[in-house]
Amino acid sequence: MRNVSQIGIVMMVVLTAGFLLQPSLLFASSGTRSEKNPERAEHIVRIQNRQFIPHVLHLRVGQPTRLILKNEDAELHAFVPEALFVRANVQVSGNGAPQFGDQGFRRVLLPTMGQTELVFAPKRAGSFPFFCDLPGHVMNGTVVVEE
Ligand SMILES: [Cu+2]
Repeated sequence: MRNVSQIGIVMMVVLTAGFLLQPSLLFASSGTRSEKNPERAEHIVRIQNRQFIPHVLHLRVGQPTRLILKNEDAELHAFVPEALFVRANVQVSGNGAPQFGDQGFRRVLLPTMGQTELVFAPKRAGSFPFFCDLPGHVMNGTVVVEE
């Protein structure tokens, strides 16, 4: 016949085992969560000597993406994406001057040492060129979006 102290010890063991199992349970649940909401990808494109660096970016369809543009040149530049953001939801922040047209985000002007952040999720796969449209600037690059 068990006495009260034996029951107490059994309960303590059960509680301790439950406590020790918790970290692995939390770990498992956070793994499931990250599958549903893939982590945000972050890409930095610097402008130096009239060049986008890097000039090719690889993104994934549906992945939340933060694209950071930094103008490290001593002159004004623009980032003009072709088709990438058409009818897409883009959050724009930073000290650049964004411009919007009837199809949404059109381009952003970046002053010297200016920085703009674009947060979005690519909608479809493909190869999307971008460039600077200021007179005489021959600057371009490509965003490659993969499934
Ligand atoms: Cu430029």
